[in-house]
Amino acid sequence: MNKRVYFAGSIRGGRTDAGLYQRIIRYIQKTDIVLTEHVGQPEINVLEQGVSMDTQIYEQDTAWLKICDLLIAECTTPSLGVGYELAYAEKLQKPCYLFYDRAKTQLSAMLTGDPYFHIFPYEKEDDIYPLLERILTEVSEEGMD
Ligand code: 6IA
Repeated sequence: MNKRVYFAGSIRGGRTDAGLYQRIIRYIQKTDIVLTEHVGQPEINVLEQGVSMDTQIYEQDTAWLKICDLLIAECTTPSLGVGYELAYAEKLQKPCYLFYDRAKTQLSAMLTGDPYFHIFPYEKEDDIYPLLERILTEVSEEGMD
């Protein structure tokens, strides 16, 4: 059955890696459903658009977190929203898989120090896809080591 994947990546934290998010999303979409496709859109509007718009975003994203089967986060560009989503997903006991470029960032100790998360530091983008394939084929209710 197709899994519902919540893909998390920086928006207001900075869009440097937007192209990478889009490639990861497209890869996941070959076999599964990405609930948060907009995270990879190059033209996404990152500006504050008022509380009511942001409330809608929050309501929609937390609703998707509740129904997703797993969360995949690209964490190279630090993002408060992604950190929030990870904590929220852990509370819901959703399997969480985190990727980051080890040469470009040092992940927060609040993530690396939390044994709940499956964390994959990578050296080059090509390293991500075989891992993603494994995650998507092997993820079960227990998750993957
Ligand atoms: O703090 P950040 O903005 O970097 O947080 C990024 C994370 O929060 C992403 O993983 C998203 O799931 C979520 N998020 C932040 N902003 C938005 C958003 N903005 N839309 C949906 N999810 C968001 C407006 C987009 C637009 C097409 C109107």
